Amino acid sequence: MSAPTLTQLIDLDAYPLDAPDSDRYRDAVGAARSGLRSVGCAVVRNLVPEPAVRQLNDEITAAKSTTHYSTEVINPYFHTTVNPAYPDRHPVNTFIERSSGFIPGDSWTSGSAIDTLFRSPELGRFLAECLEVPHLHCYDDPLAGLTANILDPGQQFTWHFDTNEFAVTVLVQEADEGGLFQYAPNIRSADDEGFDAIQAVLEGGEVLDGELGVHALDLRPGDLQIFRGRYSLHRVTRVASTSQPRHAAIFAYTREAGVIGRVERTRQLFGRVLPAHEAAERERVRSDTLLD
Ligand SMILES: O=C(O)CCC(=O)C(=O)O
Ligand SMILES: [Fe+2]
Repeated sequence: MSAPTLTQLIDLDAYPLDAPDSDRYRDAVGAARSGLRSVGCAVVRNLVPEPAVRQLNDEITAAKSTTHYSTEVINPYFHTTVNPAYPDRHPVNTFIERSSGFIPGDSWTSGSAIDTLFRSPELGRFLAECLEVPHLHCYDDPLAGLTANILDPGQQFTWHFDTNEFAVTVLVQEADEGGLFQYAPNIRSADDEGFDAIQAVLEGGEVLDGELGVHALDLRPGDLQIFRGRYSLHRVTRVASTSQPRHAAIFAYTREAGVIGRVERTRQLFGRVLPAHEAAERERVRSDTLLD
């Protein structure tokens, strides 16, 4: 089967990503920029038309047996062990369940809808403009570049900060109950950890909308979300045990070309590493000033 075209994957009437000089394009970029500047989040509603959403969901469902599920009890910084330098009731020592899975990058075939959308130069240009950076490259990591986040019934992705500067997500299948994306915009900054506010959110329980500065997003299948997760604490709430699973495609981009993830983090998220990760790690060691 040949790869889908841009017209099939993106609603070009509403969002003419192929016509960057058009008014509609400028409006879409302007709206996303204002969301990203104010709350670090922008939602492009119905960017992906329904037939393409179905195709993405079929691809995710077909690859689902390759999902790496991991249940860990993590603090917002993805650590799993107590740090005695901090008190008990402190974000660093507050551990909550993360039980979800990722379908890794090497599960997709080239020419699939999900891979074609991720690599679309028009989408890359649009995202770079929204994020106000000169250029974006697809994250070159063979596992973490293009993933799907899977939350099966009963699972949750608890409060955390991302290590990436920003994330791009397309919701593909929503949960019937639960599975909501919630975030506390700019709860920390480069020079303020914001521990007290973070602790209040961690202790806030299941339902937080408009309280403690937490926003909930009403995402629908086909919506694209651009999110700065470095300073904004966020989670996906527990999917009800009677619900259908929640599927989200996650596109990772970097400002520099050829970036690849660290061995330890890769193992935590995917349960394995590839020769490319090992080689990159050796290169990192070699690029210091030691005598080989
Ligand atoms: O599935 C999502 O909407 C986002 C999950 C998330 O926060 C992450 O993968 O870091
Ligand atoms: Fe995240």
